[in-house]
Amino acid sequence: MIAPETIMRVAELMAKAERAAVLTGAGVSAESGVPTFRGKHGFWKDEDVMKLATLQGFLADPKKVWEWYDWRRGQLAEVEPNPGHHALAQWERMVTGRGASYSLITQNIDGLHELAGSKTILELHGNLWYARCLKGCCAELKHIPDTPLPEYPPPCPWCDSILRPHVVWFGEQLDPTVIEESFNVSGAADLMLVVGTSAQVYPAAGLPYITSRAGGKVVEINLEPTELSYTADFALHGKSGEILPQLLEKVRELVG
Ligand code: BV8
Ligand code: ZN
Repeated sequence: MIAPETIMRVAELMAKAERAAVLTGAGVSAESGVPTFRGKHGFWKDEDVMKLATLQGFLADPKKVWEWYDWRRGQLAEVEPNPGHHALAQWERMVTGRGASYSLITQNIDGLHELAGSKTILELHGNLWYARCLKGCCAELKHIPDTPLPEYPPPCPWCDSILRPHVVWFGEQLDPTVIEESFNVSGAADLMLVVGTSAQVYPAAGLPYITSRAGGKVVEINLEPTELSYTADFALHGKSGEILPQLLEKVRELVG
């Protein structure tokens, strides 16, 4: 249970933020039934799964990696955004409605923020519902809404190579435009909510520190303490699907 005065103080910051930023991780989708990667319920327990999320792992066995991503797409096919996703989309409408700026930066590849109505989304690690040519024959993204796929690995429709998931694997560079914009947003933010991330994967995990160093406030909303908990201005520990709607209710009271 978060102390009412903490909810009030964070809601006051949200009500007056001029340059609002949000950074989310797998925890924000947990209450939709999407397993997180780390922590007690994390599904990346065994080492070799980490090997799957690398280009080397993919090249070694494209079929196995596609089966693993298709298993995850299958899991996502039935899930819905939860109250936490919706609260973030509502806050975005309130902030932009009063002419202030808002950006949501997500490490998630599940597409649930978009489904919940979030508009300004920076997807740091790509999106599970898209694939691209392994050889890079063109810049096209192929939308792959269906699961399971008819064949593994799916052929590239534009050349004789194969498709790879449009996600960022360990050791791979993030999209330069996306990470540049994320650095700029973080450096300009007067308030950043950091929701549902173990804050272990870089460069994403470095973004809240950019906000703090530039004088912005950082509020962590996470089930468990993380390294960020010690430097955040506020660390609210609990379920984001419960805390975010509580905060939004208080913001609505404040702005009338
Ligand atoms: C890069 C793939 C430049 C898609 C992911 C050595 C060699 C190479 C690189 C490195 C190296 N050492 C370090 C690095 C950098 C590396 C890195 O940071 N490694 C970490 C592990 C140390 N980063 C990279 O490689 C990045 N690229 O740096 O390029 C470069 C290039 C070459 C060499 C050096 C540098 C690429 C990072 C992207 C990796 N791809 N996924 C996929 O299959 O998903 S990362 C993976 O972890 C996920 O994508 C996820 O987005 C990300 C972060 O996880 P979280 O979202 O935080 O989720 P997690 O489960 O960890 O935590 C959930 C939290 O929620 C928990 O705290 C839990 O308590 C909480 N929670 C649970 N339920 C709730 C809740 N909170 C609230 N409410 C709830 N209900
Ligand atoms: Zn191709």
